[in-house]
Amino acid sequence: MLKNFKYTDGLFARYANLVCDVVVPYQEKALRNEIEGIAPSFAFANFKNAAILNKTGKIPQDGEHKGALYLDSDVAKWLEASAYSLAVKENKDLEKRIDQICDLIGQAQETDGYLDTYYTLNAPDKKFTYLAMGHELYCAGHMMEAAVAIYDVTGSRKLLDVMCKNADMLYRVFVTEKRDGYPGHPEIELALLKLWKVTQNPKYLELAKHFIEVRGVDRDFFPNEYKNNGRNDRCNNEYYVSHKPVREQSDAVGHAVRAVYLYTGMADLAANTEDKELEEVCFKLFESIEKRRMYITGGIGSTNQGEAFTTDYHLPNDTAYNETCASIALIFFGAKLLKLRRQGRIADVMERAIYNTVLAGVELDGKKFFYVNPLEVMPGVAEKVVTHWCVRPQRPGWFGCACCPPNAARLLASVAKYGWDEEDGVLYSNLFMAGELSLPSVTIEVETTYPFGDTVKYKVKKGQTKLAIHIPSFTLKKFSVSHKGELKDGYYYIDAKEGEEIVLKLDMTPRFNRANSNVTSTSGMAAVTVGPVVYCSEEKDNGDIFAFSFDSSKKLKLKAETPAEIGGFTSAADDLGKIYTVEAKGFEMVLDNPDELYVTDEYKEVKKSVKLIPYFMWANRGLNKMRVWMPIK
Ligand code: FUB
Ligand code: ZN
Repeated sequence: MLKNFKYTDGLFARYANLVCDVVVPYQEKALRNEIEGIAPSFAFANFKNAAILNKTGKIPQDGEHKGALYLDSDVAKWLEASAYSLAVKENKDLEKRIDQICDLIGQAQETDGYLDTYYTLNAPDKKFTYLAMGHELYCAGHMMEAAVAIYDVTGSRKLLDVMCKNADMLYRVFVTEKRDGYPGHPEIELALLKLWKVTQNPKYLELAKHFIEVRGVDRDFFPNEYKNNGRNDRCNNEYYVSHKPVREQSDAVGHAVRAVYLYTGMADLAANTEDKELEEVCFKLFESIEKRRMYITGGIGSTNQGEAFTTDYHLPNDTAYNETCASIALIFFGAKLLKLRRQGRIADVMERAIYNTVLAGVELDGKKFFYVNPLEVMPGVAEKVVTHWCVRPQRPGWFGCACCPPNAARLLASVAKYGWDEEDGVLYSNLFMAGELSLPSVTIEVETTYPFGDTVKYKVKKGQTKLAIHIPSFTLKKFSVSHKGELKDGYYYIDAKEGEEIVLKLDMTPRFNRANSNVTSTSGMAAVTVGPVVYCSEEKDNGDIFAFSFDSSKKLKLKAETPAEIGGFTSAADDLGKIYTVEAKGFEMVLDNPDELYVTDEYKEVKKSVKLIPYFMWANRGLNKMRVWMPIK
C-alpha cells in the first residue's frame, strides 16, 4: 500500500514529510558522526572498516568495531526509513546514496554470507556463540527488512541479494547443520517472513518457523551460553521470552521489544501457514497486553529493569519505561493480527500506540527523540533519582543505544502500510489518513483532518470495492455513515461505487477516562482523551499541575487552536495547523504556608481551569512538569 498511497495533508502527511525533509537527513548525519554535541555513532564507520578488512585482510588502524554491538541495526533501520521516504517523495540524491551504502554493506559481508561488523572486526572466532546478547540475528533481521523495503520501493535487488546470501548461510548453519540456538533478540523471524514473501524461497519460511518453534524448548540454552561467556549472573529466560515454548505462552512478559517482535513473527507465521493453535496463542498474548499491560498511551513495558513487561495492572506513571520501539512493535503486531481476524479493537490499539507514544517519541522539529515515554514528569526527579534515571524530561539528539530514532523514522514514513489493507476483494481502512489510494481495482481519495476533526470523506474516483472502515471504539456508540452498510467487529462494510462519496462522522467529544481499580497508580484519577489522542497538562500552560484536581461535574471544552495560539512552541510546530486542545475545570490546592510539608486544614481550594494539549506534543517547550492522569473530584 506504500507506493499506492499519496498523502495530501493532515497529521500523517506532516510526519511523512518531516521524515523526508528532516529526520532522514538528520539521522544520516548522526550515524556518520557528523553532528556535534550528541552521542557519537560509529555505525557507518564500522561498515567501512569491515569492508576494508574483507578487501585487504587487515583491520585499519583504530578500525576495530566501536559502539553498541548491535549498531549495524541503526544503519538498517535508517535505510528502511530512507527507502520508504522515497515512496513519499522522490529524491535522486538519496536514492544514489542508498545504493552506495548497499555496495558498502555488500563489501562488509564475508564470503560465506556472514554479515555483522562487530563479529567480523572484533570477534571473528566467536560467531553464534552468544546468541542471547550477540545480536547477530537481530542485526541480520533488520538488514533483511531494509533490503525488502529498498526492493519494494526502488526495485533494486542489490541489498536483497546480499541478505539472501546471508539467509542462505543462516539456513545452512541452523537447519542443515542443526546448530543449536535461537535469537536472544527476536526480529529475524518477522524479517525472514518478509524475505520469503518477496523471494518465494521456502527456506526462509522454514528458518523463520524453526527459530519460532525451538524458542524456549531448551531452557538451558541461554543459561549455558552465559556460563560459556564467563557470566556468573542468573540468566532470566523471561527477559529473552524463552521461559516456555511459544505455544505455551499466554502472558506478555520479558523485554517488551523482544517479546512483541517475536509475537509479530508468530502472528505472520500463523497467518501464512493457517496455524490455528499459534493464532490462538497470539490472541491470548495480545489480550494480555490490551487488557492488563498497556498504558492508555499505547506504551508497553512498565519497567526499565530489563526494559520489560512486569505484571498485570502494574502501570506506574512516573517510572513508566514505554520504549518507543515497543509501541512501534505493537503496531507491527497489530497489523499481523488484523490479517488473522478483522477486529476493530486491534486497530484501536494501533491508534493508541501511534497517536500517543510513537509521535511523542519524536520532537516536533524531527531532530530529537524520546526512548522512554513516561506519563508523568517532575524535572527535579526525572534523570536524577535512581528509580527515575532513565526518564528524560526532554528529548536528546541521539543515544548511545539509538534503536528508537530510526525505528520511529521507518514507521512514520510508512504509516500507509498499516492504514490500509486489501484482502479477498475487501479494502480495509484501519487508520484514517488524508490522501489518495490508487489500486488496480479502485482509486479512493480521503479527506480528513482526523484526529483533529470529526469527518472522514471517502471519494471513489475510479472503480469499485467492498470497503471496510474501522470504526474506533471511542465512537462506536455514536457515529454515522452516509451509506447503508453492515457493522461487524468494529468495521463498517460498504459497497463503494465509482462517483460515490462516503461520509463518516465521528464523536470527538472530549472524555474523562478512568482506569481499572487494579491500576493503583491511577486510583482516584482521570485522563482526558479526544478520539484516540491522549491529553496531558504541562506546567508551561498551567503552573503547578501537581496541585490540580479535575471537577467531574464540569464539561470538558474542546478548542481548535494552532500551536502559535497555544504559545511557546517553535516554528517547527506551525505545520500542525489547527489541533484540538481541551479546557478542563477543577480546583487548585493552595497551602497557606507553602514551606510546610504536611498540613491539615491550612489550605484553600481555588477554582482553576487548565489547558490540556495532546500528549505527543509534550516537552516541546523546554524543561517542564507534565502529567496525563490527574486527581478527579
Ligand atoms: O537490544 C537492541 C535494542 O536496544 C532493543 O530492541 C532495545 O530495547 C534496546 O535495548
Ligand atoms: Zn528503542
